[in-house]
Amino acid sequence: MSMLSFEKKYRVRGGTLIGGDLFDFWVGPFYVGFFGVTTAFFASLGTALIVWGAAIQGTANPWRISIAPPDVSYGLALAPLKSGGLWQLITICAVGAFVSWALRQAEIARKLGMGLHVPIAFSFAIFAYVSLVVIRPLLLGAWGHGFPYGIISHLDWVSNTGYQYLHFHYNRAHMIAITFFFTNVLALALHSSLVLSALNPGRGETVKTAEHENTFYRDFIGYSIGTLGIHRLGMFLAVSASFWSAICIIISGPFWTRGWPEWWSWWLNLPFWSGQ
Ligand code: UQ1
Repeated sequence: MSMLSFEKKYRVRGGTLIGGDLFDFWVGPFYVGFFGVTTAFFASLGTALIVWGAAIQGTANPWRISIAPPDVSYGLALAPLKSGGLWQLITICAVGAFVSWALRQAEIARKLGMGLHVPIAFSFAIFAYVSLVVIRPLLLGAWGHGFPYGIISHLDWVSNTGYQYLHFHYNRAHMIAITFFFTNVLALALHSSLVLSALNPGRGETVKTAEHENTFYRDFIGYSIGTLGIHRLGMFLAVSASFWSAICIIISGPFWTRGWPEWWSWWLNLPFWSGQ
């Protein structure tokens, strides 16, 4: 079915989560929907506030633009615009835009009668962001624990926050997150190269099938996870990477205040070693 006849069949009303038919239409190739409007609203307002913040800061250098959260002395209160209030508004806009984006994905998936895998996967990325600028600051009692919105400044924040716990790589959840990120890279490299090797042959050669893909891995390692299975594995690895990233920063401070190397004392203190 060509895209034009497919779209004629599936570009129909319904599946919206809110507002009925109100924004149930397309602009060119894009579905609008209620959450398309809220995404556009939050994204535009947030971007305008960042530009305003850069103007107050007096820089047009993209590397140097930085919008900092309020000082920790403001606690969980609203801060004056130029002392972190801008950061608070931008955070509201960012969360509003990201959540709207996920709900728009959900509406489009519902219209098409598809699973909700895309918005569910994306929600793990939102969770990772929200854990940094909402959940952890709330648990620590001050918005000042959020990270600043700037290309270099957020790197400085990550480095400083890491060193605050002496050696962040000793954080068990951080180790698990990194392992998922690296395994995800391995899986995508295996998958993308396998698909290209079968579906994108040289000029004059024939395209191969999923049987070739399966047989390659059975010949190679005696096991093939299958064409559906590799995508299940991929989604699991990807959402797990985001999930454990969120966990590793949420526990740093709210649930563990000392250096992460010290956390491993439980191992040294096992009764097993006591005689030595
Ligand atoms: C695989 O077995 C498979 O099934 C045919 C794929 O589908 C296209 C893949 O992309 C990959 C990478 C594999 C091999 C993966 C594992 C975990 C054995």
